[in-house]
Amino acid sequence: MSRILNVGAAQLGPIARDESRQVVVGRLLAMMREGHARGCDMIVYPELALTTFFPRWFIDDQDEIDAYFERAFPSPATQPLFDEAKRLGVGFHIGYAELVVVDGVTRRFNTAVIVDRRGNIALKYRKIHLPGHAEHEPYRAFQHLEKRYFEVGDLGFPVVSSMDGNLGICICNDRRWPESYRVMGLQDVEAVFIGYNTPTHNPPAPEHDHLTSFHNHLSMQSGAYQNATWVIGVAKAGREEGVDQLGQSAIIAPSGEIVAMASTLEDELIVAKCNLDWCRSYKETWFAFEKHRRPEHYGLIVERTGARPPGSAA
Ligand code: CDT
Repeated sequence: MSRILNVGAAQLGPIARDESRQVVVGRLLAMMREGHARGCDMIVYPELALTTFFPRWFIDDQDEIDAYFERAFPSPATQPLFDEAKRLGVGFHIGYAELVVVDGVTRRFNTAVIVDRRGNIALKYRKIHLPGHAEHEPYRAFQHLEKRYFEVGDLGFPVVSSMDGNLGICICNDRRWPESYRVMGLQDVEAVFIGYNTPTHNPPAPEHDHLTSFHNHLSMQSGAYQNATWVIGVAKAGREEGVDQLGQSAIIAPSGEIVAMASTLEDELIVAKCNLDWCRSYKETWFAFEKHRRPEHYGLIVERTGARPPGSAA
């Protein structure tokens, strides 16, 4: 019997700045119920799925920033997601802004979790590749202050055996970095969940704007193929508080092929039966890592961060 994970990628349309958690959770629940009716085992929501994408604003007041963060997950506002998942027997993936106090120090992460069919958190990931900038840059039409509002994640790229498969997470900008997928590939990952908020305009490099969609799929399709895994990329899409965000949420097979794709910029559920056993034919041939990888020649990848031309000083 093949291991089929029937996945629903629950793309979200815009979330308004003044939209409450309760309203957003209502939208998420509607898609969870639709997913269950369509036979889904797992519903995948995007990055920072409970609020508007607040790093687009430079905000001075820490209390105002912290209002976008979850101090507990689940909380009274998000508990209905866990309750409904358990009642329906579906798992879910969701991204949120996490605030934790550790040894008296407040820490803030861009986080995502996998919750299993019993309503238990099976895996937590904290975003590692934080894009954007840390200071106010008024020349931009909108800010991208992830480097200001979040710390770099401290959990690595973990993979968990849950829902009858090996499941991993990375978040938005992580999908552009082959290292994210490879670290999970080396843990035999079979499905990677990726939520994203991607503006279609990048102020430092507007010459790339027309390629936003191409680069989104290029990154995820290559990550899937080169690591013999399913990749489920889910957007928060549409014009959110005046900023256009990419849609085209996609479910990608280990072949690198897109098998389902969203066609709107709104709340939209796309579904695909992900046969996790399809990973094997790639993991055991082209990408039989144990036979073909040559890590003794890959040292620079972990020794060096930035590129340096040949002959330049350290
Ligand atoms: N959320 C997120 O990581 N977005 C980035 C765009 C950053 S533009 C500075 C992305 O890689 O899609």
